Amino acid sequence: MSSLPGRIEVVDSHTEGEPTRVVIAGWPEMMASTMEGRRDELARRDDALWRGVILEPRGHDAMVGALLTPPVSQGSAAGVVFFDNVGPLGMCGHGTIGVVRTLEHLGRIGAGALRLDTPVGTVGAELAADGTVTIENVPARCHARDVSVEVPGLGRVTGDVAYGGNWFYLARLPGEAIEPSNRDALHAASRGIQGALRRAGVTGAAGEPVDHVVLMGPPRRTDADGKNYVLCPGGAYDRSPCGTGTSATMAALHARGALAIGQRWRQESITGSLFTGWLEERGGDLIPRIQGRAYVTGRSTLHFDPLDPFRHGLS
Ligand code: PYC
Repeated sequence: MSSLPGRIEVVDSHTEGEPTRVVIAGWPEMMASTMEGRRDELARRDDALWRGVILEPRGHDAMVGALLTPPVSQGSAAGVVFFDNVGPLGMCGHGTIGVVRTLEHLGRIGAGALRLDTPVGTVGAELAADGTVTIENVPARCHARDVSVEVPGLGRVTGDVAYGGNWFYLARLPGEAIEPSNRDALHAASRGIQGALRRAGVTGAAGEPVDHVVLMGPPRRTDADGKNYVLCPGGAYDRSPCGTGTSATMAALHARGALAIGQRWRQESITGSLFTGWLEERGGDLIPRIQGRAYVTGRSTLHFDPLDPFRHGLS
């Protein structure tokens, strides 16, 4: 475990309502030469540090952190390790959009295309002159259809397991409205499903935990095709439509013949915000594109007083 530096500089933003905190200075140099190695280094060596940056009292449960590193691939602008309130994430769609707007805010990029290395692969992003960001995610896929689990209080729930940079279970609970006023029930149901998946040993293709749950429902907005509630691994819900979740959703819809290559999928979130996505096919892979907007909300220096009993965050 590394000792905490005294200060860390961050830029905060939100993407369609979901916050991202980009670490721009103060983090100890990473020793690993691969992005997977840097993710593991963040989880182990920098455990106290990511907790201090993202958890209360400096952050909160819904915040996603993004540590910028030097790139590992030729042609990439930077590496990024995303982390939430329980540790590193594979990829993060809303976070990538937040990173792009942050780099623009810092004067490091302008409108145009760039590539970013993540622990699960290199992703692309394009910043338009009006601030809209389109990301090109890692390949998505539907791993298993109609997977049933017994959920205490809900009974038998059936859904698909799909990958979009993180692992997702996608289900419909017709009795539960995807509305902010129903958040407590959605939280309880999706937490129940998360636990049932763990107990039933439902995993990704290589045994990865299926730790994100998407509850899908009809849209409220007239310009959307579906609305979701997305439970993240640590119990927070995504305020945005979730970039990796929308990628997984599109792969599952495509596997069912319900979404053609190139067809737009407009995903509304529980908060009413929107991502527009579509799938491209390349070399047998399904490449999701996700479009959305982020806004910089602040730039600050976090202080870690050695006498502060909560400098490692409250968990
Ligand atoms: O946008 O991919 C996403 C995401 C993952 C977790 C929170 N947001």
